[in-house]
Amino acid sequence: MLKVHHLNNSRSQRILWLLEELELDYEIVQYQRDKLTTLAPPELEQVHQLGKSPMLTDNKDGNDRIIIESGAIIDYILRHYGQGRLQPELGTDDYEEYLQWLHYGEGSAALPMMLKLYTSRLSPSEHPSSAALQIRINDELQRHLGYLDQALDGVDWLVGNSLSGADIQLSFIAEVAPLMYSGSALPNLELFRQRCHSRPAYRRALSRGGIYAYGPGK
Ligand SMILES: N[C@@H](CCC(=O)N[C@@H](CS)C(=O)NCC(=O)O)C(=O)O
Repeated sequence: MLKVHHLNNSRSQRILWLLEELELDYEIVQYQRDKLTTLAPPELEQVHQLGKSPMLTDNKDGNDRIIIESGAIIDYILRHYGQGRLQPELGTDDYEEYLQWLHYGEGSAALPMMLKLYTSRLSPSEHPSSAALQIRINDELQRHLGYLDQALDGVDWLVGNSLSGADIQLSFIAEVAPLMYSGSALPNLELFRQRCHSRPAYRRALSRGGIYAYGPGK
């Protein structure tokens, strides 16, 4: 049985969405962020020492596996349970593009978002160079969010214009972007976000997952 170790208001929401799109059986183990620090509770460290969410546990073929990292989890689920759905065929150009987007979400796009989040918690007196740092972070946000917006121009989904695991991975970036960036308009990214939110499977994942601050209407 697939088990998602799911933290409220977190990236693991997209794993629930993927599982709902595939209509797979799965179990959710819920964890709540500390109300003051917003950090994950220590119980997640009992699953894996990093203590982050999402994590997936699977006991397929008698092997107990723990998978960390959203991108790796999406890839694992699609390879083992996807039956060819939500990813292009291996060996095609679309597959290469898909893999690139799948890694891009956490490998590049998430970094300036995280920097923005962490530095927003510092006062200028705590961090004297924060003004220059903010300019740099905003430039990076513009670069990455602008790139995504451009890639979505005239298409519904990132690869072959059909929903894939890469869209599900990037959905979190599209959801958090409006909270982190108020520069140039990103109309295609906004439409993409709405498109993700209108999927019935997304809605089912939302009702199973509990509190999620970045969903529709936020
Ligand atoms: N790159 C990792 C990031 C995992 C991650 O940082 N998850 C956050 C939730 S969005 C978390 O567990 N935060 C709680 C904490 O750091 O205590 C992934 O995509 O799985």
